[in-house]
Amino acid sequence: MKTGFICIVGLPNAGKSTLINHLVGEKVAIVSWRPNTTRNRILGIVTTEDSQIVFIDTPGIFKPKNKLGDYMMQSVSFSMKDIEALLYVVDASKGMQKADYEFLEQHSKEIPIIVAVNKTDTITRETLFTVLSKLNSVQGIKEIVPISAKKGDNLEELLKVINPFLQDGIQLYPDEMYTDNTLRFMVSETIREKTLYLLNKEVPHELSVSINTFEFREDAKGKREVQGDSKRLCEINADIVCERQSQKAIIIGKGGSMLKKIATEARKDIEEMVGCKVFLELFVKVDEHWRDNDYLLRELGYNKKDLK
Ligand SMILES: Nc1nc2c(ncn2[C@@H]2O[C@H](COP(=O)(O)OP(=O)(O)OP(=O)(O)O)[C@@H](O)[C@H]2O)c(=O)[nH]1
Ligand SMILES: [Mg+2]
Repeated sequence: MKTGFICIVGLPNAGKSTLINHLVGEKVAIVSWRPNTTRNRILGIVTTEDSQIVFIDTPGIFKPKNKLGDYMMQSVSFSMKDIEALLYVVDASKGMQKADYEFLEQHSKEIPIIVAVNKTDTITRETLFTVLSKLNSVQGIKEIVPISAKKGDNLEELLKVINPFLQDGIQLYPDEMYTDNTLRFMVSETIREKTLYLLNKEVPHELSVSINTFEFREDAKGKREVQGDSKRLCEINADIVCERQSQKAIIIGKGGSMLKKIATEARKDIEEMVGCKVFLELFVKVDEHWRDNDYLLRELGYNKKDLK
C-alpha cells in the first residue's frame, strides 16, 4: 500500500476546500466566495485499491490580526508537519501574488511542493501561460499542474503526480472513512456556510456558530417526509455569533425572514448528513470581541491545544 499525508495550502479563496471535496468525492469542507472561510485543519481521505492519500485542507494564509487569526495560522503550520508533500493552490484568475512567491520561496527548500494552478476554467490560454512561466522561475517546485477544482478538470493528472511522493506503508484509516470531522463540527460548519451564502456583501464574514444542543430522539412526529429513519429526530439548538447589533439585525432579517431561510437551507443539508428529520432552532448573539476571547474561541472549536 502506498500512503501519505498531503497538505493543501494557499492564499484565501484559492479553491483549496473545493479541491479537497472534489478529490474525496464528499463534502468535507465548506466553501464560499468569501476569503477566510476555512478556519480549521480538515482531513479528506482518498482510498483506492493500492493507495491511501490523506489530504489536509487548511485555512488560507494571511497576516493574523486577532487570536482567531493566530489559531488559523498555527493550524496551517501544524498541518505542514510530518507530511509527504505540500499541494500549493494558486488562483490563476488572480495571477501570481507576492504572497504566493514568498510562501513558495520560503518552503520549497524544506519540503516537496506540487503546485495546482486552479480556476483554469475562468482564464485564457495566455493568462495560464503567464502564470506557468512565473511559476517556472521559482526554484525547487517539483510539479505544476493546471486544474479546475470546481469542474474537476485534470484531477486525475494531479493524483498521478502526487503518487511518487507516497511511501510504502500500512493503511492508516478504514476503507469507508473519508474524514475525521465529527457530525457536530459538520453541523456548525453547514450553518456557517448557509449564513455566508445567504447574506449579502455588507455583512463581514466574522461569524461563528455555537451548537448548544445536538441530540437524537426516537419519537419523531410530523408530516414532513425525509429519507432515512422516520422515527428518529435530531434536535439542534445553535447560536450564530456576530460582532455588532447592526449585523444581528441583518442576519435576522425582516420579521425573522433571513434567519428562517438560513435554517431551512441548513436543515436540508443536515438531514442528509444525519439521515433523519432535523428540528433546527437558530438564534443570533452579539459578542464584539469573540475573535479575541480565549474562552469563547475554545468553546467554538478553535483550541490551540488541539494543535499540539
Ligand atoms: N470558477 C472556479 N471557481 C472556483 C474554482 N475553485 C474554487 N472556486 C470558487 O472560489 C471560491 C473559493 O473557494 P474555496 O474552495 O472556499 O477556497 P479556499 O481556498 O478553501 O478558501 P479559504 O478557506 O477562504 O482559504 C468559491 O466561490 C469557489 O466556488 C474553480 O476551479 N473554478
Ligand atoms: Mg477553504
